[in-house]
Amino acid sequence: MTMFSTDQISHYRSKGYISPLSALTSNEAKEIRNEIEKIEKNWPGALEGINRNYVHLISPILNKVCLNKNILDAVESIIGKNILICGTTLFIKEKKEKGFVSFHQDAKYIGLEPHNWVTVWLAVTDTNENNGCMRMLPGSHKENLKFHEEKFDKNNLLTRGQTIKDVSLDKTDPIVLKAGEISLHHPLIVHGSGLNNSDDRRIGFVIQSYIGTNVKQVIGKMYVQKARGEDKYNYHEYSEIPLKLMGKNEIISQNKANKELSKIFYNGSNKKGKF
Ligand SMILES: O=C(O)CCC(=O)C(=O)O
Repeated sequence: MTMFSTDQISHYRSKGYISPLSALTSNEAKEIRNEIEKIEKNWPGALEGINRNYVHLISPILNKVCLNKNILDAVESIIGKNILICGTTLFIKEKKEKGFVSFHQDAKYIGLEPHNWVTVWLAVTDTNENNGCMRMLPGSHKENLKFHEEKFDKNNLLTRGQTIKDVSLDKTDPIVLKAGEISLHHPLIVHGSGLNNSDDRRIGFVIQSYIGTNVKQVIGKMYVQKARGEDKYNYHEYSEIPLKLMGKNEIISQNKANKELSKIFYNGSNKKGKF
């Protein structure tokens, strides 16, 4: 991929997302799936709960994905050339489980200001309406932050079960992706996803998010990594680059980052969810 055309940029600006874009080959996506499944098999529980976050810090393969040229060209087209990675999350929906993601805005609880940041959702498996792909409410990023009811439902894959009510499904666009493709979405866009009714798991590796170096964390602390350009602001602490899959230092670094992330996620809440 190269930088976006003017049409692609205006599509993102008017709708609040862009999809699909090809970033990785299907073989590269398979390699990522294998890496995730290797961790699940050899270190049971290692990707569960809060540890579904900052997974790029425990795996050189997942870390490399965040530095993929195609992804960074797309990101640069939106937020400019000085780019930091401030987090990753695995959104896995097992077959025949009832996991869903309520409609929400990413900017609601995350404390990244200004909104010079973008989220990249990489399809590790094919993702479609049958297995619970994301759905975007186009244009909703032009509105302000909305009220989110904190429901903490057990099948909701969001931290607080934060929910924007009364979003009409037929006004939303499905984000259908082949394994290896990505979508990009804006911090304020309303989005969510339904159940996985297929016979396979649905896996999204989400880089949430790529931030411009001018973006501050106003609630707590986040560990970042340089993706491209230069960081003249130095607002954030840098994480270690992983050298070994699930090495001792790598696990320490992930735990340290997730401890801080949890404080941000549950800031002001007297209840904690499972992530
Ligand atoms: O994976 C999903 O279905 C939802 C992910 C999401 O909400 C996000 O990437 O911001």
